[in-house]
Amino acid sequence: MLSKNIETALNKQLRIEAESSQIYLAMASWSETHGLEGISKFMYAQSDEERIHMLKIIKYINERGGHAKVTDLQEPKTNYITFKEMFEEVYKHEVFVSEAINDLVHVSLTEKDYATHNFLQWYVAEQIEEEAQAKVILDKINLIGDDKGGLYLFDRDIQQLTLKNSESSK
Ligand code: OFO
Repeated sequence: MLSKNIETALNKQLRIEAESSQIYLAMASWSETHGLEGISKFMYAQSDEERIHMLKIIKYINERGGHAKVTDLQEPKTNYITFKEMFEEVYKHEVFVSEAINDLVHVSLTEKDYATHNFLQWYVAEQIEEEAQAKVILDKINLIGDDKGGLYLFDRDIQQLTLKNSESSK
């Protein structure tokens, strides 16, 4: 059985995961309307992944005798000046989510809830990967600068990254 504290903290995290999914969905749509096909596919896949992260938490809370609450969400930003600005926000957002997961791990330890601590290890590992991926992408964007040919290749390459991600999550 989950303590009230843990249940509240997990519910807070489930909302963050749902908002992450919406943020990436809005980014997918913006990219799609700006001719960035590969980037948009990547963002749609990221949005789906975040929804899975949210669902995992819902299931966990309910299985442990709590009640997962589906709430309203903060409206995501729908417009960007450049795709670089967009990816800077991806990186910032993933760092924010990692901090939220760390806080949650801390709560699980102070409450001596080792089952939740164990459950959260998957998220800890996932955040390391997602932060690293966002950083690699940003570094590539900084290399490209204003080169249009570079952007074309980047849009194609990120599509391959999407394919790889969906292969490895099978
Ligand atoms: Fe939910 O994985 Fe990143 O944010």
